[in-house]
Amino acid sequence: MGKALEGVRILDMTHVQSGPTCTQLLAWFGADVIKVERPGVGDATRGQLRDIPDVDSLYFTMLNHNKRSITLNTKSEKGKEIFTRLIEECDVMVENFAPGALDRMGFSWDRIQKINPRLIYASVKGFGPGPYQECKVYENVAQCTGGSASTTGFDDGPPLVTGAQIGDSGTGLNLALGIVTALFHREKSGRGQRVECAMQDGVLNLCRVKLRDQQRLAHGPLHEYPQYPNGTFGDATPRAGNASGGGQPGWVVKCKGWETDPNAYTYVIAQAAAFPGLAKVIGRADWLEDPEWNTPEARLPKLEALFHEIEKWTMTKDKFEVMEILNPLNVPCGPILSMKELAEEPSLRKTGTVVEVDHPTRGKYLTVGNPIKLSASPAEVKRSPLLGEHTEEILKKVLGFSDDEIKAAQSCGAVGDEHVTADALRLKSTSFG
Ligand code: CAO
Repeated sequence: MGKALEGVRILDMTHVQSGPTCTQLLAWFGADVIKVERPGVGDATRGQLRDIPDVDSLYFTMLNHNKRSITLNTKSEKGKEIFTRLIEECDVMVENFAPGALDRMGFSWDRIQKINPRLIYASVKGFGPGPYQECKVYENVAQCTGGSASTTGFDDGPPLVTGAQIGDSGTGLNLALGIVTALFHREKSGRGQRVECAMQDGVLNLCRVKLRDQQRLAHGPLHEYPQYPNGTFGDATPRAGNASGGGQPGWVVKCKGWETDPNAYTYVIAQAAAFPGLAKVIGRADWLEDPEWNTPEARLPKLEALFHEIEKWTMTKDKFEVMEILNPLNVPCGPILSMKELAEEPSLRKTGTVVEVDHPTRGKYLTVGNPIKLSASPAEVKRSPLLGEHTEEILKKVLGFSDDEIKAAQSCGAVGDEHVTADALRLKSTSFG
């Protein structure tokens, strides 16, 4: 069975997280992703947050599966020549350097189009055109400038960033969609195009409902927010704690064991349609006859008291029991699952969402597999490449270099010779479906 993106070759100039998540996704779909790294140095994440000395970090390995690595100094004359040849041979180039880095190397969009008019040139930057366009940006900067931090946390506390990498991995997803859309367009137009995704835009896109609420504020307080009816609203969308953000009230409540287990909580949504079942199961059938409680409008100003009553019941059950009891009643709820629980969850292993991968220097580790499942093109997660592991292979097979040409490129420092280490360490690549 062929992979969906088989035959698509990607020149991957990405580093850190946002760009690599995009190219990893495309590699899982079958694209040949050639990761270009600086000789002797590589992607900075190879050495960041290392848990094992001298071994590629989990940060790197978990973002660069299914890719090939070539080391190339794109600032040297010979390196630029090789880079130009790679642009000629690829369908897509992806980068997430600081603004202007590719231009400083001498590869402007104008020049790239001349080299290969069919090439799709895709970039992640922190900001789009505007006052901050030259700024370098990491995940939490994007969360803060994209509206996530100002709307996350409790009303009486500071803005909070979330653990989900919505700026990096979120923008990587946007970029991947932009690339496949541009590839689709190229089928008709025969030409490549520029694809640009700003992390600020990506975060704001995910905060769409908060811009909705900003405009609703002009017409009065936001009734589903915990500030209503006793707190005050300012002129900007406030932080809503654990309120659901949709039309149905929800909150995080304690479950049995909460005193010692920081994740013994569950999220419960007191959806109007399922309220009778919820009221009965928590022992408050009396609410169903009481006009103070038996309509969504009557309950709205009393959500704190409502969830307090629900919590009295959930505290007598563990979070999985709550799930088992409430789901048949159509009450949407979700246990707060720890990373440990997710890592050990058999159903996620079965679907390939959590995957065990083998690595020649690290051994076995867990990663998150492709969250997008294609029935005719299932993802196969293969280990990340060692630095420069495929330099010779790419020079020979993609660019048609002879052994002498490879030696010449190595001796002038245009490409690295890390392959020696890679060969010594090479184990059979292990993959898991
Ligand atoms: N050969 C030669 N030089 C190379 C090279 C290669 N193979 N690969 C990279 N370089 C050079 C770049 O050309 C750049 O040189 P100049 O500064 O002279 O132009 C330099 O290495 C470093 O690039 P950088 O400025 O992008 O790296 P940084 O560590 O200073 O900044 C980051 C990192 C992420 C803040 C910045 O790249 C950025 O803002 N990217 C866009 C937003 C983004 O993707 N952020 C997400 C990061 S994940 O949280």
